[in-house]
Amino acid sequence: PKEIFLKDYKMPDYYFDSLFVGEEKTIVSSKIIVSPRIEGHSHPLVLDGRDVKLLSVKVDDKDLKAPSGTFTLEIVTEICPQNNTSLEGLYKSSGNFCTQCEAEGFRKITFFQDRPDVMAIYTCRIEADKTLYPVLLSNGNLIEQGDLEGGKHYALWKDPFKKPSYLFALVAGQLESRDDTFITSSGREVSLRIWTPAQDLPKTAHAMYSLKAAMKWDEEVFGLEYDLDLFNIVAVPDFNMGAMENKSLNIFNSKLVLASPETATDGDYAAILGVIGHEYFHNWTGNRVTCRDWFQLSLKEGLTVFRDQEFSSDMGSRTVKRIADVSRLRNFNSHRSYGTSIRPHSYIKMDNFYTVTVYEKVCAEVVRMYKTLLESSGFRKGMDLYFKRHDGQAVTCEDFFAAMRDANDADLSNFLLWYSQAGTPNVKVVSSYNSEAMTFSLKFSQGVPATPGQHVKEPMFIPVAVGLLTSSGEDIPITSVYHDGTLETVMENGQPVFTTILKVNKKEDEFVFANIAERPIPSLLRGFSAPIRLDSDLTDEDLFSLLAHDSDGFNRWEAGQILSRKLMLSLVADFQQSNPLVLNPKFVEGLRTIIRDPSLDKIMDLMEVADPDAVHAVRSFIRKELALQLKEEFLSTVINNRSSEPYTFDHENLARRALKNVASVCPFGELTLDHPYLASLGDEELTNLALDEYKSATNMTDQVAALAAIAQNPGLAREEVLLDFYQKWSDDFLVVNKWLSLQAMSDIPGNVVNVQNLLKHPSFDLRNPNKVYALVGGFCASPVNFHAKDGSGYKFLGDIVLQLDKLNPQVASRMVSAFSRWRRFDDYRQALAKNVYEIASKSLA
Ligand code: HT7
Ligand code: ZN
Repeated sequence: PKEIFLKDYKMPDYYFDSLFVGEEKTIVSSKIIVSPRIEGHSHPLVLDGRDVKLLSVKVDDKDLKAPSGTFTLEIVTEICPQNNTSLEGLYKSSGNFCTQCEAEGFRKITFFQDRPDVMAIYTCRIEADKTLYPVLLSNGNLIEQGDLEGGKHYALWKDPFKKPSYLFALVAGQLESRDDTFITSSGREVSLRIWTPAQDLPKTAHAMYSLKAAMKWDEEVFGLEYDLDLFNIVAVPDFNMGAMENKSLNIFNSKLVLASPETATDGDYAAILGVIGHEYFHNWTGNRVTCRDWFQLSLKEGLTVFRDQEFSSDMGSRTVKRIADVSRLRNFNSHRSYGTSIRPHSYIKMDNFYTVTVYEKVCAEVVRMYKTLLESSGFRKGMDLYFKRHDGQAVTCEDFFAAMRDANDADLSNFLLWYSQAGTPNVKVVSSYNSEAMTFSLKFSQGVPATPGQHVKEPMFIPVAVGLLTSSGEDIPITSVYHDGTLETVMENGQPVFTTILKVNKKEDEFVFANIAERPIPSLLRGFSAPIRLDSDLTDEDLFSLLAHDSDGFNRWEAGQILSRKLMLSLVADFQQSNPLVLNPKFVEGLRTIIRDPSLDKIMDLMEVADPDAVHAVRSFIRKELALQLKEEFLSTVINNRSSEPYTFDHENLARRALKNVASVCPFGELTLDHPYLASLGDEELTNLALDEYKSATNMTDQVAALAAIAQNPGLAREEVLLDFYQKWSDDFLVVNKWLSLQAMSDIPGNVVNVQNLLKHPSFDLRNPNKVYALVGGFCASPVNFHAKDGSGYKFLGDIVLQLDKLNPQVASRMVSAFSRWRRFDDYRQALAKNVYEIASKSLA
């Protein structure tokens, strides 16, 4: 395959003004009004097409002939959606037709200039059998519909907004809708419809609630109103990713629409809220203002992920959301063996571009830094200017940067490096206190590691949010800071602040706080104000103090992270040298205080290092030791956080369930590798406790958490409860996926055999991405069995990837990414993984 370079970007030679699409059986006829960008030029018009059979082409109603000026191009193609297992273009999911055109799926429907800077008005006529496909949907407004001969019917849709081909959508099938309305801030009534098979309609209430909340939030926070009279969401069971923001016809993976307390966890509810918001927010950031080319993907994704993160924070707990997002970001970053910038200069396959580089959140951190630097009001001014300048256009990351800079008259000198320079900056900070001068200094030094093709790195512009604490944990008021020889006042409305943003943008940069009466404990990088790795000289005592008192909830959690990482690393070293493992009593006491403090939402998540056996042994040791020493505290946490109230999705109840489940069963009600504390002891009393939790659970969050706890210890109880769960939920494929992934992630020895058997289970199907992510993806997340020393885990994945590639290359390449960590393993595993990785990735190239 040919490598595509950003530097080779050329404007299109032809514009497409309008496009008319019709479908009969699998015949697609399109009529395109084409006009040259430069009148009179003689460049060829090159169209993209893949897996489509050309039946005819006409130019201005005549047989093909070189045109000049504006002309009409009519193309008829034949496609086979029923055989399309790639789930790109037009395909069938559970008997219904649907489309996925981002990034380059439209070319699988018809020949077209399939690139985001070719924007056209689309009119789409769909013809189909009325009994089999009673619902016919496309983008925009329904202009006309009616019956045809032979039991067929048609619908004519017109989208009044120009759009790129990747936002085109079509759905035809047997679906019913949950209907609602939203009155916009200017008083327009918008019809909202969520389409699913009839039996799933009761599970769409939370999705509708999320959509209305997102519409309201975007008006309140960004002044952005919805622009059409109809907004459709369709849920389909076969979908490569989470969802797609097609103009006015969002298509969703069912997993991110369907929820009831009995079948969905708190994690599912939160994901639905966030993704419904995300796709809706794309209407302005992605659709009204789109990307010039796919190198600008982070322009729409970064901004929209940032917007959905803010939305979820405003709807729930900002701290919990920030912790979840940063954990995900770090987990993803630690998977990357070497960095790719959020706007690479070349790509070979667009699919890989989504999963590996920009799509996974880093770009949202860049947008967040604009907000941190410009504050909320400055950020809003920048957004307003961005829409004023670029509504209806296909633009670049520089255009967004320029709008932020110009609206605020801001000096953002080297900020653009965040887009082009790969690798996570390493920042070191050294503090010193001068009691005579009453000053406190923070000296920063930064460096970005060399990455392939980028050996010399420039210093980055890094906003570091800092607060100072007294020894008893109170925030110290900050009035002024010396920087570069000048004293800058940092007060707001004449009042001192408790957090200030230091703009670190040199290789070595010093900031000196004035009027500090005692040696403070610095709370650094509050809220994770920049996506960097920070190394500080904080002592364990400082960290315990921050853990107990920091007014910044994120940094309280972060202090716990640093402490547990230190503890973990020293125990890993002991384990590797065959020293006895002993838990530091200070750590146990620190944790005892936290467990007793109901305000802290999430406690532990330990870092991974390159020796999976040592990490696993140490993790299990810490968990068991803590469970033994803090048994009373954990037990009372379980008892105090039970509830007989009906399920509600709000912060208070989420936190309560999370705390109960981390103590007894499974953290945050999600399927993660962190095992619950008490159940790790595996004794009868505690297994019975988990069984009671399982039997008495009235919602999926509690039920699946209890199941996970029981399933971690091999034995009869495990087998019985897994069977019971399957029998209860075998008709609900989304719940069955939880059952698959829970078994796949298990640490029980030799689990690869169980997973291989599950591939043959009637509930599994290699053609359904959700099932592959649950079973194969779940297995690859297991540090013990995926990384087994006999290489069986790597071989398993290699074999599956080769099979998957024939069916669905996008899903295959997402699975290969599990190998991308191989450079971090010990030598033995590196050799095993590298071998399989190279075979698997070569076949995907
Ligand atoms: N913008 C959407 C990305 C997407 C996608 C990309 C490649 C292949 C399949 C896909 N499905 C959805 C989704 C989003 O940003 O939410
Ligand atoms: Zn998106």
